[in-house]
Amino acid sequence: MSIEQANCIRRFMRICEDGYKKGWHEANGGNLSYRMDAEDIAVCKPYLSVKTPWISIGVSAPGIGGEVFVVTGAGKYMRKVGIDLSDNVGIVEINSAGDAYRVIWGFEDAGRPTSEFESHLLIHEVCSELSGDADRVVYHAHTPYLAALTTAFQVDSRVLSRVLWKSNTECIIAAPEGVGLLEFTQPGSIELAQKTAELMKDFRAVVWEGHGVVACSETFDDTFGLIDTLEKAATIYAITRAMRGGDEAANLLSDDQLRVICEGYGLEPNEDFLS
Ligand code: 2HA
Ligand code: ZN
Repeated sequence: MSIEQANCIRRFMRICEDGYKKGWHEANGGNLSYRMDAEDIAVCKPYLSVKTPWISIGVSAPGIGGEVFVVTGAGKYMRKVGIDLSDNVGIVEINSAGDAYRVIWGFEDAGRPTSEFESHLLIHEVCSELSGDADRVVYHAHTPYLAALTTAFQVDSRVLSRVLWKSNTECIIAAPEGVGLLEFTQPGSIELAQKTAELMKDFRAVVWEGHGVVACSETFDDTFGLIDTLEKAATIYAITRAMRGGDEAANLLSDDQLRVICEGYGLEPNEDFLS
């Protein structure tokens, strides 16, 4: 066996490939992290060894102290994860205070975790606590239509959520709480990490204005599926307005129809976002 055959690594690699094929990962755009469980760590253990001293993270996330993450590398291409895993991906252990990491696999040639590592860790901290330890995947993608919505229009979380919900029935099923919107914030900054983690207390996906989207959920499929569904709704909205010569769509789902969908699926929509 090689580490590439471990279940969690196979699934990790698959998301990188799927996201690249979707057109969400130009150059080094986007990043992915996975909080390993005890079984994942046991399976990968023969391949793990301490490769670096503790390295300061720049934020403190004690809620995930001692956890072990698979994470894409800074400046690395999602497109190349499947071609050369150990160059583009690493496994890191977090210290008990949650403010430093050390590499225990991968990141060959002095690589390091993604430039959005602080965001990933603060999001993992919030979501693992809110989900009772269930949420394990944080995925950031440069989804063109979600990003375009924030450059074409001035939106906030409520406006954006409504546009997406009303464009396609699947959106409110995937995200009944809606979607968070974070105004322009410097990519790779601690400010971006802190503001996103704050929004993640209310939403499982946050759109970064003029940039892309980040989401957290339990499995690779859930997390990828959530972003895919949001991006599909944004695409449908854009197509719809283009069909109308730029005018607002004539037949968006109504608030009543959104309530009917939620009743049918036993979901509680964010009532602040309905009228
Ligand atoms: O990995 O996507 O947000 C590069 C980025 C920065
Ligand atoms: Zn990005």
